[in-house]
Amino acid sequence: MLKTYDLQGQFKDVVKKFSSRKTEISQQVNETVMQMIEDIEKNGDQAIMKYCYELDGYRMEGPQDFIVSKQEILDGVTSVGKDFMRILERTKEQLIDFHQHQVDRSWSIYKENGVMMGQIVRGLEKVALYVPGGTATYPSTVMMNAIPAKLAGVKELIIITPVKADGKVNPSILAAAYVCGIERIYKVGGAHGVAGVAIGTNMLPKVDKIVGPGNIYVATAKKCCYGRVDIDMIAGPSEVLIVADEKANPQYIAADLMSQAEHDKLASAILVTTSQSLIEQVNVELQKQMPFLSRADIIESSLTNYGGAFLVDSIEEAFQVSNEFAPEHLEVLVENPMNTLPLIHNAGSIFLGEYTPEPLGDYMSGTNHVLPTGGTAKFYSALGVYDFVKYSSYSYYPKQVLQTFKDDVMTFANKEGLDGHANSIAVRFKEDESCDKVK
Ligand code: HSO
Ligand code: ZN
Repeated sequence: MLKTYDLQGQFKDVVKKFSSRKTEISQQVNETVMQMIEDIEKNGDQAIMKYCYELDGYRMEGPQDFIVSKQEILDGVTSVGKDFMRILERTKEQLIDFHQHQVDRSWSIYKENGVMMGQIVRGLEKVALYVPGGTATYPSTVMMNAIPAKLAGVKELIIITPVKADGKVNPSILAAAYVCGIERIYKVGGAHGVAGVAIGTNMLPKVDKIVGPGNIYVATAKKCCYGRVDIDMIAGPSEVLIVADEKANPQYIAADLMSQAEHDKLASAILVTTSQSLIEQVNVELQKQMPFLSRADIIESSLTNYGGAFLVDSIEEAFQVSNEFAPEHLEVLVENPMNTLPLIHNAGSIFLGEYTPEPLGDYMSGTNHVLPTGGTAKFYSALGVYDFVKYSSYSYYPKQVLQTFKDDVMTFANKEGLDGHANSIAVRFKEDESCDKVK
């Protein structure tokens, strides 16, 4: 059952409660991770091998055990079967279809006075994609990260992932990597895997950026290594908010709320509507559908603690509430959903109309499923090609144009007490006039 909140215009305090669901990083995890980083800095691969054995149970005899062989990847492809390979290929096409429009071009301007300026866009050189072991190992997430990285022109995209004693990587991960053209997959995960690629060892390349979800140790290692390398957003528990009018289908709403609630006991699923009767019908539907789902216990818990139905006076107010939540996923189930786009200011990804359910976006709509959570859609965006590039600006000034800026730049520099800066300009005009103006 969803707890109902009759907002009567007062929603900010209620929203706050839902946004504070983060898993806190403890002092102790932080210290453990810092020690591991230090150890890897000093002892390189020896330390990596030690942690792989102690923490994951994977014993490495030598360099050959760090990396997934070509044959292992091909076996993964065979093992998932032709139909799943077709689905992965189709997903890739869908992702390319959407993300290719994010590819940014370099630009330059030429002025009549001979000045030239511009900006060059380059893909990052080396990126590591972290793929968790255990149950939350999603091939879809591999693709959501890899396709934008490849479109950005990342030269070396590798995967790091923990393995257990048998040294095996989940075949569907291998198949997704194959489809995305990722050839290097390292059997190293956890905080030690992250630290390994942030520092670089004999066996692990030093990368420029680390992306992908992981447990609290992985998230902490990413935070600790930020600065040496770039990192992506730290993902929090998933959430969906559905804005619905009285005509929306309660069966679909219940199903969609549960589709996100099943991710995690900390996941949040919210309905915001103008109709009391819709809330009642959704509750009936939840009772009907839940028993058929294998993760009913997780769903029950997440809906009880972090689910809710918000009753509002108008659709405009519904979007005010939604903007305050800044949800990771926003479903709009109202008449003419397209018309509501101008009302939406904060949302990771928006799903319009009753045939664009959020799980379509998790897999195959083409949009990215790596999204800002916990209200951070107020300032973060969905993962995209722009996360895997950097920009360099350039400029060219001929002497006669520099001359027109000479006095102003020197005055500016002197104002800041930086006569070395002023001198750099002055020396270029030494023959033309004396250098006195430096001071
Ligand atoms: N909804 C999740 C992503 C996901 N769902 C992966 C299924 N597989 C967070 O956006
Ligand atoms: Zn999902």
